Amino acid sequence: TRQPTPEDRFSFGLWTVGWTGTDPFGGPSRPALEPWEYADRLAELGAWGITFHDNDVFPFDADAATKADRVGRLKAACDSSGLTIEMVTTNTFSHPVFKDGGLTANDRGVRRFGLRKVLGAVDLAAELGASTFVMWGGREGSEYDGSKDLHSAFERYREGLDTVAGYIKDKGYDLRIALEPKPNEPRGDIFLPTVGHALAFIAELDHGDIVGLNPETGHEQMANLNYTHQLAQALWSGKLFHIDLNGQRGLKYDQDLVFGHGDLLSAFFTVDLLENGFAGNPDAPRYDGPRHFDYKPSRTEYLDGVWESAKACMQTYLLLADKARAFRADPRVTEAMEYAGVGTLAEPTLSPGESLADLLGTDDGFDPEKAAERDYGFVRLNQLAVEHLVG
Ligand code: 3MF
Ligand code: MG
Ligand code: MG
Ligand code: MG
Repeated sequence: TRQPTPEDRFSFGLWTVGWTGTDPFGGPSRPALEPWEYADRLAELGAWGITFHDNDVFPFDADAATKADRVGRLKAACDSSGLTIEMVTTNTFSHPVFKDGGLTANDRGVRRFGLRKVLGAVDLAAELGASTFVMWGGREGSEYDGSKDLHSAFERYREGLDTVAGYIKDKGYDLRIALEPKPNEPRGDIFLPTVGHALAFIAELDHGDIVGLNPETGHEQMANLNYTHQLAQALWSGKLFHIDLNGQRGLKYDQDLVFGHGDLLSAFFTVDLLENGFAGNPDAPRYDGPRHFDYKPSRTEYLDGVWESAKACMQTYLLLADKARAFRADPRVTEAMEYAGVGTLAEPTLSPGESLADLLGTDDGFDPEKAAERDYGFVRLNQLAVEHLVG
């Protein structure tokens, strides 16, 4: 495959290549570099952008001078290598003060502190020219159902989100919030566990117009859901603001594998949707944001393996994009899609202006027994996808 270039708009979280391998059972398996060193290296590999949490760049307890110095060094590195800082987020999960959440902690003092930290990161995002502000509420949740007044938890979550979104509007920042759903880990149960829950929650906000989604492959798959379907519904709702691509193999802890190293056929259709839009519906909304990876170089890898795995994310994406283009261009696929009726789903079920009396009162000669004999040919269509994928 060809080398990635900035035109591909690949971006990486600094915490991805920056993960040193610490897990619940062991310490780091490789050294940490400085944020600007990761940025330089990602630019060399062909990435277009980076993203980070406030505390990926400066420590939780950093003073103003340290913050300014470290952010300045990172910004300078990005400017000189041409990297875009496309998303900034807040870490409201690592410090033990957030052990019961940031915006939904039972302790009001913690909630007020959490809100101040989030608003500080919003200012930072705006200052650095980011267009998206992701909010992953990893500690917003519980282990024990008796420990939370769940009604109030949703009230406080809404209050928090509306406060942040209202602040963005008051300041006139060109920034949108993207909520990142996850069903569990680190909390036993996390609030807003899936794309669907987050969409329903956004509909209850006063400032929901600037709040959308950042769905992660593995997070939806941890809930046994189809990632491509989740992206599709978010797109259909006009809420697909950002994405976290990675790999996950089944219902287990959040693996954050290289993109495509989980369910490869699912990854193929994810890329097909992102690159080619909805089959049979060229006018439908398309995703035009960054191709952002949120993965972890496995703990078995040292620094060479970190860069290899970052390359693998981009290369897999490009390979799948080539295959998805070839799939769509294959006349056998066009024919199989026609046979399957993929394009006819775009046709409204009722004719324009048709009355329900017409629908109910006319015999259009439809024979359910005959229609039940229809062969859709979905298996052949899927086999063509497999052929393109592994052929
Ligand atoms: C955890 C995640 C997070 C979020 C990040 C916001 C640490 O499972 O996916 O990564 O993606 O906090 O982008
Ligand atoms: Mg994750
Ligand atoms: Mg993950
Ligand atoms: Mg993520």
